[in-house]
Amino acid sequence: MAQEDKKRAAAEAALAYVEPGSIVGVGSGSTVNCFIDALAGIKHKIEGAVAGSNASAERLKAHGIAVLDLNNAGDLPVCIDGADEATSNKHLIKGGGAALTREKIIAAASRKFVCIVDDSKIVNTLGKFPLPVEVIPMARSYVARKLTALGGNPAWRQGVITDNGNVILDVHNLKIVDAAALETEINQIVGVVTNGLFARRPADVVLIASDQGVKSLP
Ligand code: A5P
Repeated sequence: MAQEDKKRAAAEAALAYVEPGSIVGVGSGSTVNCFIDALAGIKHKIEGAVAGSNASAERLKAHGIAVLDLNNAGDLPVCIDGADEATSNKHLIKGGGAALTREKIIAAASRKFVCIVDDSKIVNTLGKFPLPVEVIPMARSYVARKLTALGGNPAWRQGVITDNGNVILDVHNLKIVDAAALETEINQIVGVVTNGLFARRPADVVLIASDQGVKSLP
C-alpha cells in the first residue's frame, strides 16, 4: 500500500473516536489533512474544530467546518494528530511541520489524544528524526548553545516562521533515553516556547496503518 493510502486509512479509522455534537481537536500535517477530508463527511454531526495550525484552519473552513477558538471551547473530548516518530509507549516527536506548540496545547486540553501514523513512523527509540524546538527569535543563538551543551546539534530551519512568529531549531543526534525528562529540561531553557517531544502528555491511542490494515497500539 502506498504511504498516502496508509495515511488515509489511519485518518479514516480515527473517525470512530469523534464524539457526536462535540468540538474536535485537529492537529496539522499531511496525515491530518486526510483526517480533515474524512471529517468533512460527518461535519453535520460535530459542532466544529479547534485547529493546530493556520493551514489546518484553512482546510477545515474550506470544507465548511466551523473553526473555533480554544479559549471558548473548554476542554475537548478528543484530538486527532499525526507524528514524525512514535514509540510503543506512545511517546512522540512532532513538529516536522512547525506546528508543535499549538498541537501541544490542543493535546494538553484534550481528554483523549488519538495519534494517526503510517508504519514508517514507528521507532524503538526517539531521536533519529531531528527534534524540533520552537524558539523566540532573539533567543535563537543562546538556545542553540544550550542545546549543544545537552549533546545535540541544532540547525536553524531556514525560511520558516511559525504561526506564532517564532523560529525552529531542529536538534540532531540527541540521545533520548528519558523522553519526559528531556522534554522538561529543554522547556526550561529561557527562550524556548516548547519542544516537539510529546512524552509528559503522550498519545492515549496510536493508530498505525500498514499493509495489513490499521491497528491500535496496546
Ligand atoms: C506538524 O508540526 C507535525 O507535528 C505533524 O504532526 C507531523 O510532522 C506529522 O506530519 P505528517 O502527517 O505530514 O507526516
